[in-house]
Amino acid sequence: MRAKELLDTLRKFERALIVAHDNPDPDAIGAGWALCSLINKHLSIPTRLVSGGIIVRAENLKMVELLGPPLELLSELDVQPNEAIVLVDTNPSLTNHLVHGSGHTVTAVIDHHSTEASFRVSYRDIREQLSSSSAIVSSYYWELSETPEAKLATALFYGIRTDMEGRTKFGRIDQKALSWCTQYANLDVFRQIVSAPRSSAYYEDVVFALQNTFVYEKTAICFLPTASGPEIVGEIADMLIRAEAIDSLMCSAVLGESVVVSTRTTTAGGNSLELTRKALSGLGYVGGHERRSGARIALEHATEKLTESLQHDLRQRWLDACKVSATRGKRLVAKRAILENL
Ligand SMILES: [Mn+2]
Repeated sequence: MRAKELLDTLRKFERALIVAHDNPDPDAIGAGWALCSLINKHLSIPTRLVSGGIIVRAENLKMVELLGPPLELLSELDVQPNEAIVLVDTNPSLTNHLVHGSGHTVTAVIDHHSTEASFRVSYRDIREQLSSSSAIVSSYYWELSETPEAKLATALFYGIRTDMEGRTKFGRIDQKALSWCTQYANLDVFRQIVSAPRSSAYYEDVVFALQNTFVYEKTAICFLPTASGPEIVGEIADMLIRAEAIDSLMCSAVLGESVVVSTRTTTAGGNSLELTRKALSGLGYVGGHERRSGARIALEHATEKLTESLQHDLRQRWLDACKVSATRGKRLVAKRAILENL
């Protein structure tokens, strides 16, 4: 029983700090919240859910507004004496979380991302074959015959649903977790979350993204001139990978002092994590899954947009990783040609 093992590991602590990855997504929030409440109930110790970064995606803001997860967004980790650190939806080999560089020791890890290097922790449950961390934590609930209250169940349900995007294979636990959560979730609230009103900044980003997407054979590259937040890069990537003409893509934007990169592949496009590693390793953080991955490259200075030389370098690295020899890309949306043919 994985859930009992986790609780036994945490038993000697006086409190537990659940740390989700930066710019937490629904899966990180759902799984983190479910862990908080499970640990709090079974060990009667105070628990907190924290992460770095921000939330800008309309659906995710609506999730926080309607469900009220106990999430604190922090700029720095503050750890109390005798507090266990539990990483969720990320792991110590990745750098996209507050524990990285803080010098604190991680006690437990619950994740479904690949590990980039080896590490030691007292408890580890990393299941790359599963589509979400929320599915892993759901399995802890049924192991312990626990049921989540409606808001928490809705968060888990939304977490599972979002991380199903881009996956091509689902296992028994993914399937069971989804139907298990559905029993307790409030589907009316779920509909309100996924149909959250979007800001005009979102549509501005989409317009510029479409105008800046170039296709080289079957891969595409999009440098976003504007980005209303880090999550938009992934949203645009999810939208573009649906294009018939594209089997793989790299989408990026400058945000503050870093370049945020999202990559996607279809089954025909190869493994996105391997391509991202090949293209960008050595430049910064790389992490992800078979079909969806990401990277974050630190810049020396905060700038507004990607310099020509950096664009050139990233483009060449991606085309080389995808083994594409074309050097001139074709616009995905050739506005002028469309107008001429009207
Ligand atoms: Mn996840």
